[in-house]
Amino acid sequence: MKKELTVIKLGGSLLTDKSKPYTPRKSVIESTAREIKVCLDDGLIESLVIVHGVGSFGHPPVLEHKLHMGFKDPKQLLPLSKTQHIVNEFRLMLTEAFHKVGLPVNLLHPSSMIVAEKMKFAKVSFEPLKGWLSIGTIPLLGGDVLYDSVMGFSIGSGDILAVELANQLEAKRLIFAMDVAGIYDDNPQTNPDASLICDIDIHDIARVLEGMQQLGRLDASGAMKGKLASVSTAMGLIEEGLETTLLSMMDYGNLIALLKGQEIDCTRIISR
Ligand code: IP8
Repeated sequence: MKKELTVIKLGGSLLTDKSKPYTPRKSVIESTAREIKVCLDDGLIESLVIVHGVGSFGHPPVLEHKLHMGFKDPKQLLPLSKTQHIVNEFRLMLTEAFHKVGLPVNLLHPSSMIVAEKMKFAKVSFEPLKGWLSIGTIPLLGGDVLYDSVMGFSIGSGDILAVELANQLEAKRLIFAMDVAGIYDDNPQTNPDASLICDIDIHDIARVLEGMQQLGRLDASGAMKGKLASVSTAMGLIEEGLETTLLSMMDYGNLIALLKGQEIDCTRIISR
């Protein structure tokens, strides 16, 4: 029988301190790896793909060298290569944390599987990834700089990648693990009275996104809006039953509780 697949996106804001360039959150990385191991050992997750954000390892050099604008000048190529290098160091750091708890992750690079066209995925080949998954390794892959047939190169976000994987691999669950409990009605970092929105109907996401634009509200980190915009591309999947949840993994236990069906603070994206 086909195993039920979970795609989990570990956000860059969870895994790194985004306020300090090149700063991993080592204890959070360790506890996240431990918790995922328990979920697999206890059968709460049958089959798994892990997508990671690059947080303070990727965004600072990308912005510094304007790599998000695409290929403009050969002078960008060395900084591009150095950015890939430092992000790869972060990928290895994550790999080691998963190895320490005994998880056979298989580090893969989206830039070797995807051709983008104006920042959208145009051609995708997940065949090797599917093969690695089928024999029991856990594909680990994250945000990357992609070859772009129009822009030369462009940034491929891990959030979009997670949705694409959930789609192509017919996942049962899509989980976004973050440093906050979900989507709030105001910025929880500046407004202690902000309340968590427990359910968002996928058909209301456009309205929620518009609210973020007009009011600057609901957007805890700037990245949250992009995340929700990525989730909105999963509308068809969510209508068909993809269980989509945003939760915090800053403390150990939330993921286990969610998968056991316990009540936790989180935002579920549902289809009424
Ligand atoms: O952290 C961005 O991926 P994300 C990729 O998932 C780079 O948004 C290289 C900045």
